[in-house]
Amino acid sequence: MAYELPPLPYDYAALEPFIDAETMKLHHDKHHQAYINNVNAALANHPNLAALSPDDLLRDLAKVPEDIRTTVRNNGGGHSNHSAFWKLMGPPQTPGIGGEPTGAIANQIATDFGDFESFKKTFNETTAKQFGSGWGWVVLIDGKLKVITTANQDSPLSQGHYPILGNDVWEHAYYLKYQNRRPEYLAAWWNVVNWDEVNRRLATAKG
Ligand code: MN3
Repeated sequence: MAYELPPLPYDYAALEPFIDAETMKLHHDKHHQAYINNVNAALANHPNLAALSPDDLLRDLAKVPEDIRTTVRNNGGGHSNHSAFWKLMGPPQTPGIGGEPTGAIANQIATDFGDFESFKKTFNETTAKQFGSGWGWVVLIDGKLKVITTANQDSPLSQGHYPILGNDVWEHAYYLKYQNRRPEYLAAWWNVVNWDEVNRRLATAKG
């Protein structure tokens, strides 16, 4: 029951000009595939764990034997995070993608942050400050949207939080186009956010 690379739900060039095709191809075909290969190798002799979804593994890393726990945390995390990430984006200037949030997440942002600009500002500033490789996330804590970051491929699931929205700030996600300009990438990224998917994840987070 080895994990498999989920296909990108759009073409490599679909997120242009905000995320370039070359970055998407390397990121999906090489980086995500490598996480999958590594976690599959670690779980090869643990069919009971390999039968779980990556998300369920990450929710309770204590059940993973210590000798493979870091590998599973990093690479199972990489698989889970990227599987969510591809779906959280879509071709700009299509309905539900980019622009102002829609549906329940729009109301939740208005309640918890006042307006979309304040929400984006908090997310971009918090995530820009993540030192080195990691992710910026939006999660629900005590019923309110919060922006958090994690290092490496750590998943909010391991802290008991279901990720509603997330952006990858490893340099492999933006370096070809933006080089060291992470804030510019963060600002541009909102043009490809898939609000329908964010709304689906918000509903899941609320249970
Ligand atoms: Mn990545």
